[in-house]
Amino acid sequence: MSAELSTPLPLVGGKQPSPQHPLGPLTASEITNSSQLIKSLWPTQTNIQFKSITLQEPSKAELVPFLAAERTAQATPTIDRRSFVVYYIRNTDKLHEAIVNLTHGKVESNLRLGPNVHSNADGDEMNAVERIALEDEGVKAELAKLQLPEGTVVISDPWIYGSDGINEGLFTDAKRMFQCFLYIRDPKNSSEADSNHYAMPLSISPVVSAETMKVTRIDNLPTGIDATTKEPSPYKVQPANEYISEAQTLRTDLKPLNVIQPEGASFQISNFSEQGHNVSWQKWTFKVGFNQREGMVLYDVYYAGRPLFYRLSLSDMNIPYADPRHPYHKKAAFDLGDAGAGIMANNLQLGCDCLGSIHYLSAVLNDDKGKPLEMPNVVCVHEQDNGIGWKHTNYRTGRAAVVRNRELVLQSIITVSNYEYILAFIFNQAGDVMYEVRATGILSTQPIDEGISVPWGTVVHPGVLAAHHQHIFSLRVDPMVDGPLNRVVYDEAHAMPRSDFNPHGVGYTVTETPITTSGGYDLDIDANRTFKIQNSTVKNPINGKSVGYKIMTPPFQKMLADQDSFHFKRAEFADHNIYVTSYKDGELYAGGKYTNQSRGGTGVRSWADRKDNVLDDDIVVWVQFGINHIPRIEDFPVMPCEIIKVHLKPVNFFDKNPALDVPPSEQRFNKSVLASTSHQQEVGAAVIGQSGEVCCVKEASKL
Ligand SMILES: [Cu+2]
Repeated sequence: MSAELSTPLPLVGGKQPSPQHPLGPLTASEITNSSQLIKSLWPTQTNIQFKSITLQEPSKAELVPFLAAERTAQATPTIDRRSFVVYYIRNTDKLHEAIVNLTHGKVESNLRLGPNVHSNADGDEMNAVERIALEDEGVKAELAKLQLPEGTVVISDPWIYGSDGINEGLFTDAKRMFQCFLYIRDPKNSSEADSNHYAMPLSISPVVSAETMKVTRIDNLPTGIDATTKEPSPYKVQPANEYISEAQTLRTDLKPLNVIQPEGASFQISNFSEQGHNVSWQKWTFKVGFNQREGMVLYDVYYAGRPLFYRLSLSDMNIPYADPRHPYHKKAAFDLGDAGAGIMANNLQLGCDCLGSIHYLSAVLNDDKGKPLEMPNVVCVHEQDNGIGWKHTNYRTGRAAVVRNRELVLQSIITVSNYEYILAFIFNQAGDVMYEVRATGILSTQPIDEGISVPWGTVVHPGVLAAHHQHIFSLRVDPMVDGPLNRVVYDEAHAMPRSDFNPHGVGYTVTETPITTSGGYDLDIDANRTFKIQNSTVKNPINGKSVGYKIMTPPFQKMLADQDSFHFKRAEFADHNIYVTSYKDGELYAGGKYTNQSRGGTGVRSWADRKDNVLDDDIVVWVQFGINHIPRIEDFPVMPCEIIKVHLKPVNFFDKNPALDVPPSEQRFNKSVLASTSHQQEVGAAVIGQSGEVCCVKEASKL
């Protein structure tokens, strides 16, 4: 049911009732009300640049009783609706964060932040910076030295400036800036707006101030084997390297593969608020929210009526680059905090991004003027068949028991300049929740002199270097496995010492160690170390073990930048596979609330340093995963998806395989067809002759 509040809530002006659920993403009118209330704090001519206007989620102390009442269809307590607003006075460094009480129509707090605190870039600002970099007379003069062919189109990719602690004149990172990397479109095809400019990088890099919105500096990029830079000289145009289909000779032997669900999809979706959605599917129920920073957020995740997760979201990501030379040494993108997984979400298209019976969720965010910004089709919900779920054939009877593995996918795709991330929560029928990242899109490229190679990057095209970089993600898991108080333990498997009991030296045992203090913890492949979230007060009725969910997260190389580097200080999550912290309201982002040109000290490493008790308490588990992306030439001009997946999997939570009740996989349901009779296999068989002897053995087909 939706949580209808019994008494109408006064909004701005006290006129409008707003029966909004406390977890419902802000509505368009709430966004407008928020920005109006902020504007009313300032003189009327003040030009405010709104960075984000998003739901200020209620405290857990308020929300837990609400959700409990909602679940049992009791009257829900009243919770004020609040928004969290981040804004600048435009063209200044005056950054503010405010909390607006929408229920009572007032600004509850309004703080000036800084120094060295900077907000995310926004779309309008990025477009303006692109234009400013290219219109600057100094940049034009530098470009002229390249003697580009007439009609060449120059493209500017503004990058978040990064941090290096240098505060010297024009080389300061104390002010918010953009480092623009320049490229050209293929001059032979310059009218093609989708030409891959990353195949044609230039060595000129303007820096634009976010305050003055002017070019403050023009860097020449190093293009050799060391850090020396050269004055721009005539540019050698290399062949194009396009990814668009019309530039390819397309293969012609691909037959259609249609996903048809003749009776529709097996999930149900309803609204729990104007912008919030309930999803139920195969014993799973949860709520879906969406915000500027995290994109999709799942709340109140239950399986078969048992609580599992209070909140799940991608909390942060960091992509530090390997090139040590100025200005590349500052490249370390925090795509959520510097840009926003919500605001960068693609408008997903039917028949392209997901197959089958698709339901799309749309969202409303804000623009820089504080107006609502419609974000259509930012999440697609669909089912997929992922092969066999489980199978056994009794070889004595020949009877095969088999079920398919049906999955529910909630997918969102973000584009952050050159790169794409396909982000998905995936549920199955065996109680697993998975979080999958597919990294794709185009490598961030830079110019390199022809005929050389460097050990911090890969040449992917003549004159084009793709520097090595790490992608490090942090999934925030706020668990409530069979109740609000949980612990994290880790299992290790160890060889049993030789003894009279183990005389052959083959035995091994598993130990379980609880984590008592908040901190960062690591996988140990040699010990098969496995982290589990448990509820120690609920025991499995069969084996007496604590019910739990294990975290299967792939190993990755931790951040390579050294511990004194700004990369390391800023990405507070990048040094451990797992962080466990005690729950505190507002601790949502592993790299801290403000990542743009951040200095560190505001993220999960700092919270873990409180050394809080995390045993049988309200805890948060931060799961890190990633790849060290050593570019291949095959990753260019567009990268085949690199897939990384975290599994949350029941351990002693059920009393047997929870997918036993999935109906058998049968032809009358699946309606498969034979592709070709030539693929039928003959079995090896012996034929008995008249006198009982084996007269011939037919060989199995080699097909
Ligand atoms: Cu990469």
